[in-house]
Amino acid sequence: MTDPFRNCFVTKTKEEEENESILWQRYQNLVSSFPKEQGWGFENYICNYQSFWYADKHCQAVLAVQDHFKARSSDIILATNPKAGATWIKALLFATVTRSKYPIYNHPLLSQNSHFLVPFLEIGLYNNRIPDLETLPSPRLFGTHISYTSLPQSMIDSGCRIVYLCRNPKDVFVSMWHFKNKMRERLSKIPLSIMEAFERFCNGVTHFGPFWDHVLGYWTASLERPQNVLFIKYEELKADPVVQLKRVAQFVGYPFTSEEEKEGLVDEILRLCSFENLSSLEVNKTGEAPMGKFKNEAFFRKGKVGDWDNYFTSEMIERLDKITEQKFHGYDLKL
Ligand code: PAP
Repeated sequence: MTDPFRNCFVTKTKEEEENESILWQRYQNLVSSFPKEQGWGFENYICNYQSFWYADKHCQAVLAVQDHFKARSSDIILATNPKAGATWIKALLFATVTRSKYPIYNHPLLSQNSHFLVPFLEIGLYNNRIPDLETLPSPRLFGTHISYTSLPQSMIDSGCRIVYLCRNPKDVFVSMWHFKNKMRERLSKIPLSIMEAFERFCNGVTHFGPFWDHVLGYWTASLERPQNVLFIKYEELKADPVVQLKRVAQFVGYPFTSEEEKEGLVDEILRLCSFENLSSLEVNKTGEAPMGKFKNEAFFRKGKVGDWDNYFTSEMIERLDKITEQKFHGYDLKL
């Protein structure tokens, strides 16, 4: 399959290139003045912008997204905390929205990772450059880890649909710790011990974190703007995938017809996007991740609910539960 985003990066005139380089220099300068803490993976440090933590190049990209991204009302934004299941929800939504275009037996997801088909705005698309996203046909699907409060204004004004996939903090932490150590291994950096990573997680110093503030931003938005923001949980998607996929499809404006349901299309999409199927595909075993520096296989580890039980001591459970309880106090939300 040819890159669906190839036309977004047409050659620019010398003047346009110079202007863009001045712009990125400005973002770099701004970001270098933000508060910093130690990084987790490739980057040496992460910086704080609008109360959330970012690797510096992602932070520059967030500034660029805020300044330049123009949302359409038909856009579908898949928002997640890192390691909450973006790989899965991107696959499910891509397959659902494009189902009249691609037959399951010859589907782009069989040869491409879902991060290639639904790129992150701040990780893949706005990467030292401003993409021309106007060339893309509707509906456009994008991923993002940006907190609700830092989303570009046009995403709120346009009334586009935002699907937020949330996951319990213990599984997110374990998944993140493994993922970041994979990155460190690739750079021959010494691994981050689980206790060191846990300390940082509890202090909220994680990429695109604090975890809880990220969740609460989207949770509150889903209550205030239910037509525009849908909040779903990884655990519910695992427990009742048919009901949840139908719910998401309805929300984004692509409900399954009773005919499609009778033909078993919902089950076929779920099978196509299952952890077992996607992780067994060649592209996801050996292919390089679209954002570079690691392999797609890093997005697939266990894909289970409750793996934290194999890593958490009783002290860790107590500490994390207490933080979650305090942070979520007064909000009708349980993870
Ligand atoms: P990202 O934030 O880097 O994009 P993301 O896809 O959100 O990563 O999270 C990866 C987690 O989703 C992994 O969890 P684990 O470490 O606990 O195993 C990964 O295994 C899981 N995952 C990936 N694909 C699927 C899928 N199809 N079904 C269920 N879980 C999945």
